[in-house]
Amino acid sequence: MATIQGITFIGIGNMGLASVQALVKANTPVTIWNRTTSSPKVQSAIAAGATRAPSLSAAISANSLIIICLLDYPTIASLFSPLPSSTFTNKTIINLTNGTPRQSTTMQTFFKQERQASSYFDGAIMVTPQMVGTPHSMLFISGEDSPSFQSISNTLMPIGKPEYLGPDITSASRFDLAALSAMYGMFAGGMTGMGLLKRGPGSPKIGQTVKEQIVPIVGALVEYLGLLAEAWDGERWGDSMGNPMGMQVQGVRNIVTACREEGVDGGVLEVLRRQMEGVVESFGADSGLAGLGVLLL
Ligand code: FVH
Repeated sequence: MATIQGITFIGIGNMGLASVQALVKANTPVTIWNRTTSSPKVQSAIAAGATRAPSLSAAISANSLIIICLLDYPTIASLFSPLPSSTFTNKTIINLTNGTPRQSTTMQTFFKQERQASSYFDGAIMVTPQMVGTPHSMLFISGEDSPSFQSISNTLMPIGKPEYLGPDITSASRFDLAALSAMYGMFAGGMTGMGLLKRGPGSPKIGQTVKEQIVPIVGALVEYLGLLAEAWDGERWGDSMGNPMGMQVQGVRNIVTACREEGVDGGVLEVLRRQMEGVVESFGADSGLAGLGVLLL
């Protein structure tokens, strides 16, 4: 197994800076490239010990392992497409940019078939910049095969623990978006609920209330997601787990109605109400939340 000496990091935004700082701290020599060379983040990366390459081509030439963490996939395409194919010979690319499963496939084709890179891994960092390099930091990685992944695994470790999801290039993006979808769904419902709290007498401050009375309830319910996934796997649409859909949809109707009465935009929950009523129509009032899965696919 080849030992990786140094790495090149493309994209010194919030994630890039945090990752480079963690890599340098672990004694990895890092060459960086960023569109805006005057960015304070670039200066911080240099101050931490990274070397700034004079051009994108020079940055890629500097090392065989290239990590990309840019805003989105179109940005990657616009930066890398103009470079000649020879730039990527014998290069291993790890792309940590957020994107869709289809974009990951397109990018794999671009780097492996159109540009002859030796390896292309698609990935995602699953923590905020503040958490990069801490024991809580983790990454999803997919593509190539297990021995190839083993050859890059230790290099990624200072950024976060890499979890290899197998050769299907789309997996990292799929897992990333699944986790983000759960997170944003929670935030969307949470903000709607906070709107109702804010409409309370005297437009109250809600920080303390949310931390002490709402967060523990929501936290305790997170594991329910795993039970729903199992019910979906088993196509147990009728399994209400003690919470029949007829009862639950009435609760959601009440939220939507309260939002209307109190002048809060309850549009996010309106969509869920419609879908839940569809489950009641299809499977009856005694069915369970997992029935939503049938309407989703
Ligand atoms: N920040 C977070 O909390 C999340 C955590 C989970 C993972 N996401 C994803 O990570 C990718 C990078 O996110 P970021 O937070 O580092 O983003 P920014 O700080 O905004 O940095 C963006 C970098 O992309 C460069 N860039 C943007 N547009 C262009 C362009 N047209 N040409 C060249 N480079 C471009 C930007 O360069 P500059 O503005 O400094 O010149 C930064 O290097 C992302 O996929 C998240 O979804 C973050």
